[in-house]
Amino acid sequence: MENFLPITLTGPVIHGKALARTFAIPTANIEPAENIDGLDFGVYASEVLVEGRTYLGVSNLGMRPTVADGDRVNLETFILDYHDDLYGKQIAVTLIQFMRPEKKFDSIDQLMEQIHKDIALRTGIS
Ligand code: RBF
Ligand code: MG
Repeated sequence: MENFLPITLTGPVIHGKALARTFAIPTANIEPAENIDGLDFGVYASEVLVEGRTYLGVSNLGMRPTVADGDRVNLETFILDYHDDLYGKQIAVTLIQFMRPEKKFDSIDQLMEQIHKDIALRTGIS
């Protein structure tokens, strides 16, 4: 629910499916320590705190139905202007604005096209 925003979710960066990386969209995955009950699954404009610095992010909260592994809720974030390896580092992701619901796409290509649009849109949100 949007009126819960902003909400900060934290955790160590874990290994995701690394599929986004093969499409040149490296992402940081966490399983949030916080209670996420009531938050809608979908894409959020976010701000990401990494080692004392804040970056713009675009985050997907949900189950990733297009590639369904059907396990736990995941928060997966593309961090703008960040290029180092994050695995194992503690990050804090603050969801600031809901952008769209999570969706099951017919193909990985369509999903990746949408993610590129999400990233482009994010740069226009303060
Ligand atoms: N997965 C989906 O199944 N549906 C989505 O709508 C979706 N949107 C995403 C948006 C962003 C900005 C990011 C970073 C990821 C999104 N994902 C989505 C997760 C995507 O499936 C994931 O990056 C790959 O499966 C690799 O882990
Ligand atoms: Mg990843």
